[in-house]
Amino acid sequence: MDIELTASMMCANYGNLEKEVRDLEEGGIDSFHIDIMDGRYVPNFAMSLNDMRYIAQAAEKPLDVHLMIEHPNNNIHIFLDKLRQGDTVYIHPEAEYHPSTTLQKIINAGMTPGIAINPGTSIETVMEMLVIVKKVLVMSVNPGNAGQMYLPYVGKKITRLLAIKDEMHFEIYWDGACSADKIRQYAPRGVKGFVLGTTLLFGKDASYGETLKDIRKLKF
Ligand code: S6P
Ligand code: MG
Repeated sequence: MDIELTASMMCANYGNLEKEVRDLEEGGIDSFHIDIMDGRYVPNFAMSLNDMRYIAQAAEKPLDVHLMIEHPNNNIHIFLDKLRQGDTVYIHPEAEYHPSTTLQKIINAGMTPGIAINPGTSIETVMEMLVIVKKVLVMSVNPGNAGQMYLPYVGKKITRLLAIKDEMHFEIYWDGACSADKIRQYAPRGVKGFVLGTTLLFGKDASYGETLKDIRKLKF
């Protein structure tokens, strides 16, 4: 089964970001998840525009940019200018007055459009956007921090999204507290990709290569 594994770079070692990018790529990561926060939409500041730009230049694998900022439409061009064709940009629909306008800008720039759905957001409120986007990032923790606990009520929403994803032409990605158990449980059901942070990938004794190999060997 082909699953996409994405490294949550806010959990990486900033003492040597170049080595982190290299080790992750050599270890077999599929993409780099970049958490951009503004301290308003979420109560934290994680990665900056310059971190994103650096990784975009250093990495061969695509970027997966998760914008946790208010009104991304106001300055989305600053991000799009620094990305490559085919990179993914997720916005939070609640953070925008006209989210489909912002999604259209992402599409026009040649990027893959996505929405991130918070644990407390219902599918009904984003239904129209599901036909526009290619990717849906389901937050299984509240956005803002790494190292949080999985919120079990999100499981039901994933089940509902799985039932409509083919008809509406989008893929589902998991973000937050992703463990081997969750991959074992949700990959066979059709969740396409998983963002790996402190729960499974970073701050462990094993190398990235070993961890990623173990994940790909999981029995479904
Ligand atoms: C949370 C952010 C996520 C985290 C990721 C960390 O606001 O969007 O991408 O970085 O969840 O993983 P973990 O395993 O520490 O929860
Ligand atoms: Mg994220």
